[in-house]
Amino acid sequence: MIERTFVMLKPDAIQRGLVGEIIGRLEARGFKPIAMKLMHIPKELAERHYAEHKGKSFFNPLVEYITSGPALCMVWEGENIVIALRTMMGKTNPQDAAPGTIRGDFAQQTGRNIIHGSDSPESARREIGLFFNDYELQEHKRSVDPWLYE
Ligand code: DAT
Ligand code: MG
Repeated sequence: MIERTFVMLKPDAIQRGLVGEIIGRLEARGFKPIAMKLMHIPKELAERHYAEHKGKSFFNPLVEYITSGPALCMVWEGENIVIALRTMMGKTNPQDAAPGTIRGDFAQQTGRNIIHGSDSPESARREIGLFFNDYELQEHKRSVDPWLYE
């Protein structure tokens, strides 16, 4: 099923110059970009985004990390993309992330794991709504789509 997911390249990915490399992987897979914006996330929005982790020991450092500089907030579309992207990202702790995954190739610590992807279609809808207005989502057809989807 074609669905959408929310993807964020965290401030460390921007600082380390990994944006092109990561977006290149999503493009090569054939996923379709629907929205992108570079954003220095306000603390209040970061806390809402990560509300499920409120009260945990890593919550404050996580919010500080994610608000420490501009992040690239995006919406991508594709076949089962929520799970597919989580697989491409690799495990939350980069030390457990397989080589070939984004975290497994470019990160070392959980607190600097460079990328966020929604964990379910419901989370994706919630997160897309937090970061984007409807008019920022670019519905579009590509001539290559029949070569990706039968
Ligand atoms: P994911 O980002 O893989 O969905 P998550 O939702 O469990 O992982 O946690 C959100 C972020 O919080 C994660 O990317 C990094 C941070 N985090 C999670 N568990 C942590 C821990 N045990 N120690 C430090 N940071 C943690
Ligand atoms: Mg998560």
